Amino acid sequence: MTYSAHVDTFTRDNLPPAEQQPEFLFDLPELQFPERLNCADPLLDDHVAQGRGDRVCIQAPGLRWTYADLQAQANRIANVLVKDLGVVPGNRVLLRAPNNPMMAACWFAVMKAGAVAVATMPLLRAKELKHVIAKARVTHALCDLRLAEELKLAAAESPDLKHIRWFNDASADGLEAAMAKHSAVFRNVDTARDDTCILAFTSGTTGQPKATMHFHRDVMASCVCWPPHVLRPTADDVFMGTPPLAFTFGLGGLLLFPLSIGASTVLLEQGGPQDLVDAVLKYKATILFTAPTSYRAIAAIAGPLRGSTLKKCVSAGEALPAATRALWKEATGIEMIDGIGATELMHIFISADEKEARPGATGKAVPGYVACVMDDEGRPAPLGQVGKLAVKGPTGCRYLADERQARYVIDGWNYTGDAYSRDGDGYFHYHSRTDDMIISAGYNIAGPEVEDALLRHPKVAECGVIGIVDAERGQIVKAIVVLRPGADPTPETAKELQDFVKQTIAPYKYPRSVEFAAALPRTETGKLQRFRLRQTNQGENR
Ligand code: 3UK
Repeated sequence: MTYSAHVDTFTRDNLPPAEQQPEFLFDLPELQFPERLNCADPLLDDHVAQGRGDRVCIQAPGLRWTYADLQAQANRIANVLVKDLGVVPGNRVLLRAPNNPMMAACWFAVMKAGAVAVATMPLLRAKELKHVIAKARVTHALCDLRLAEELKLAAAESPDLKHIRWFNDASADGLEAAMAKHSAVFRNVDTARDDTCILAFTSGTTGQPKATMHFHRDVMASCVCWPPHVLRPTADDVFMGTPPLAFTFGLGGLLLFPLSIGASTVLLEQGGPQDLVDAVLKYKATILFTAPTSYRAIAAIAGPLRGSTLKKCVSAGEALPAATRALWKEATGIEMIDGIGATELMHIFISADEKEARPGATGKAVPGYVACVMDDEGRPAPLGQVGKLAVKGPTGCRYLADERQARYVIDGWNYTGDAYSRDGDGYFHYHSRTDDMIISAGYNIAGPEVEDALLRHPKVAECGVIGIVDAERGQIVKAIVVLRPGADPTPETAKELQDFVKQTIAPYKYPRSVEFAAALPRTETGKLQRFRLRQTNQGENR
């Protein structure tokens, strides 16, 4: 038996069978982790122990916590969890809040107690929360009082969930009142590097969301691969952005990565374009994390960011259209850092820094990872050929008790579900999700390429391109377009956009059908929900 600190062995008992696990690579010297590892030590307590307790750690409207402050808060919450609520190592603790300092403190408290954090997206409704609670066998929850309603509804039907504490709550039975009764000292549970510490749910654009399991060592692996090799931040950087801490893109970019180097982070509950521009100036942010559509929306009002403290802009979650990269550079002078990550792999595994960025390519395999484009037989595809993206590295897919594991991991490789090609210089080029490739009259057409062409037209604010059933061609390309203010949704505009695409890319790819819409369906993580576009558009043009 290998060592584990977990008394509650639920996560270990529900790991995928050994033969279905991905191969893990630990070639880099910085990936040699000790057998006992609690990620709260290197990310938080070590900074205080080594004399950096006075450095600014988290800022938010009206608040500034040093590393020592965050440690004291997290320790008090850990004491509440263990002494008041009976949390034992291995228990699953649900966390629910907008991005704010208490959410971060709760996350660290769960790590310190050797428990497993199950962070949930703020917009989830009772029905979805109920699934999360049941799937992860959640026993405890810490939740921002403002998000209580849906959790209360879910809890009423969730027998496993026995203890809830509300925070940002001034009442006598709120978490803050309980914290005040406890010491600011807590001895971190001596977890194993391969004890699970987070269960991250996939956004679940199709089917039931899957729970991915990550160990303490995975959290630290994500901090030593992409950040130091591609982002290259320093301890004086100020991180900021929009992705929720419940999304591993946000957890890494807005909490783990800044803390791993003793830098500071700004947590914002509101992430609209104007909120972000104002916050960059107010807090003198230097690094921004958000999704491609958000960069497009901010670009329109980004004037004040030119010449500001902002230096590095990271885009992930969805393919970055070359048109958006160009727009952002025009507006701010900054070349974006694109990176593809996945909940299954924790964070970014293919990327390029601002100097190596190539418009239209995501980048190269991040040090620590290897990536390959596979043909339909699972053999490496020739250069330039579109195939399935497969990756291996220090992190990888472990779905909790889910038969879909066998589809994500094949022969030790993680198959992300993306159609990619690789060029002779080692750059990976995104085409589409494998399921989203449009096949029209025998041609393979990637929707994102058509979207990129449309986004170059001055009248287009946003667009989504899908294949719809067509009797003659199998499928035809259809564009759903959100126009910029002032442009008219007329047949003439549709024709103008079609002609524009024909002049920009191979004419057979142009959208034979164009529809105008006021908005596009998106997930909380900024992803276009193509399946919803397909649902509403199916049956037309048959
Ligand atoms: C797509 C991209 C092209 C791609 C994520 C950074 O998005 C994240 O995780 P999810 O599990 O989705 C994974 C899928 O999203 N995707 C993400 N980034 C890009 N496609 N270019 C990109 N730059 O289909 C991938 O398979 O929600 C992103 C860090 C952590 C994450 N969890």
